[in-house]
Amino acid sequence: MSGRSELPKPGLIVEDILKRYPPKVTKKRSKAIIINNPEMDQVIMANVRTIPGIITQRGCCYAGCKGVVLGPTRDIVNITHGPIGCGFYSWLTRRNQTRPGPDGENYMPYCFSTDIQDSNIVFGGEKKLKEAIQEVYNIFKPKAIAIFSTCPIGLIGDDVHAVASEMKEKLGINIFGFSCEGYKGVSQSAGHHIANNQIFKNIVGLDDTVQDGDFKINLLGEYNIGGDAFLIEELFKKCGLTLISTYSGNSSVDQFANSHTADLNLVMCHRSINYVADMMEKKFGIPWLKVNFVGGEATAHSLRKITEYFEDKDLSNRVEKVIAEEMPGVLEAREEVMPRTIGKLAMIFVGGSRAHHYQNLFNEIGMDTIAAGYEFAHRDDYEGRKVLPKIKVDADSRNIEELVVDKDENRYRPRRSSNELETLSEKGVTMKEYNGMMLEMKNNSIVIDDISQYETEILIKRYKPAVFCAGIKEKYVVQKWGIPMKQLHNYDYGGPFAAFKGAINFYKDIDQIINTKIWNLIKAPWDK
Ligand code: CFM
Repeated sequence: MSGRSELPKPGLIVEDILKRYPPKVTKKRSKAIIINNPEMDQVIMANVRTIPGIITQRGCCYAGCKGVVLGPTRDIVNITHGPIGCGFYSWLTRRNQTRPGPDGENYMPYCFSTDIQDSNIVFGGEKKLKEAIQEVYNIFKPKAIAIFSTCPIGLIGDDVHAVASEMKEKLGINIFGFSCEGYKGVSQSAGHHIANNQIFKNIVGLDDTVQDGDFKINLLGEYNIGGDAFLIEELFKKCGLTLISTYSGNSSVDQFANSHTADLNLVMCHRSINYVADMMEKKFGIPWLKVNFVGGEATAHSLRKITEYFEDKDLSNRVEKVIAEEMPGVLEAREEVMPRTIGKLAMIFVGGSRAHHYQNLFNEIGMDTIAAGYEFAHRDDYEGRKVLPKIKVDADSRNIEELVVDKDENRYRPRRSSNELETLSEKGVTMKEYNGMMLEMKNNSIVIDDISQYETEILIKRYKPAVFCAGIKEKYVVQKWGIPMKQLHNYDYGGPFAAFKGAINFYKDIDQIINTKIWNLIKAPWDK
C-alpha cells in the first residue's frame, strides 16, 4: 500500500475547509469534522440541523418514512397525501427490488397520491384523502393501506390518523397513517423513527402463527437495493436459517405481522431500524445482534456470529460448508483486481450505515478509505452505542414520538436467559452492540458529518481519490472534477453487492470504474 505519509496532512485540509466559513459557521462545522483517532473517545456533532445556505446531501423526513422504510413493502398501498410532486419524486427512485408473493400483490410500480390542490389547502384535504382510500380499495382490495403526510398536510392540520381509523372501520382492512411531514426532524432519519413506530403499533404482533424452523430470524434494516436481500435470503436458506421477515426489502405485511415469533433479530442497518429491534426485545423478548453482510469477511463473520448464538453443531457445520464453498470465488476475484486497486484511495459519504459497511469491501481489495461520513446518522453510528446515554435530546428529536413499550403479558418470552446472554458475550457474541464507524477507521482519516458540496470539493481537489462514493446529487459534479464516482445508494444500476457473490460484483465494478481509460480523455486537447 502506498503510505498515507505522502498525502497532504489531514489537519491542513480541515483548516483549509474551515477558514473560508464565517466564524459562526466555522465554530459549528468544526464540531462535525473530526480527524479520526480510534484510540480516543472522540465526540462528533451529528443529527443536528443543516446550516441554512449550505448545500447538503440530506433528504427529508417523508423520504425516510415513505421512501426508505415503507417503500419496499410490496403489498401495502402507500398513498402520499400531498401535492403530486412529493409522490412523483418518491416513485421508483430507490432501487428496492421485490418479488411478488404467491398472491401476486405488488403495488410498487404504482404511484399513489391524493394530488391536493390550492382549494384543499384552504378548505382541508381530509375529504379527498377518504375518497382516495375508497378508490384504492374499490380497485385493488389490498390487505393494507398506509398514508404519508407531506409538509403542507402538517401545516394545514389534516388529521390523517382520524381518517385512517374511520376508513379502517368502514372497509375492514388495516389502514394507518404517518405524520412524516418533510420538515419534521433534521433529515430522513426522523422518518425512519416515525415509520418504525407505526409499523410496530399497527402491524407487528397481529399474527401469532408459529412457523416451522429451528432457527427463526428476522433481518432488520435490509432494503434489497439492487437485489442485496435476494442474495442474503439465498444464503440463509443454504445455511438452514428460517427467515420470518425482512424489514423491509422484499417484504410483505403478513411477514411483519408474524415477525414477533422469531428467535433472533439481526440488525443490518442500525441507523434506520434499531428502534424496531429495541421495541421487539422489550415487548416480546427477542434479542438482537448487529450483523453486516457487506464484504466477504464480514459476511462470514456475521454467519458465524449467528451460529454461535444458536449454539448448534449441525447449523455450524452447514454454515462452515457454505463459507468454504463461497470464499474461494471471493478470494480469486480479489486477487484478480488487486494489482489495479491496491493502495488507491476511496471516500464514502452516504446515508447512515453504508459509509461504514462499504469500507470493508475497499479494504478487501487493498484500498484505503481516507475520508468518510454519514448524511444523517446519529452519534452512536459514529462512536458506538456506548454513547447513547450521553446524547442530548434536542427540540428536533423531541418532535418525534418515543413509544413507551412494555412487556406483552401473554406473549413476552425471553429467548435466552440473562445468564446465557452473558456467557455468549464472554465468548464474543454480544447482543445489541454496535461499535460505530470511527472505531474501525484508521488513525488520521477524516470523518465529516453531513458533508456539504463545498467541503466535498476541497477533499477531492486535495486528495484526488481514486473513487468517490455518494449519491446521484453528487455524481456529476464529482465526475466533472475528473474523479470516478460510484453511487452507493442505488449502485448505479449495478449490484447486488451484499454477501459473497455481491462482494465479487463490487470488486469488479470498482476495478472497472477506477481503471477505465476514459479518465485520461476528460481534459480538452487545448488544455493539455
Ligand atoms: Fe440504512 Fe439504507 Fe443507509 Fe438508510 Fe438511505 Fe439506502 Fe443509504 Mo440511500 S436505510 S441508512 S436512509 S443502509 S436509502 S438502503 S443507501 S441513504 S446508507
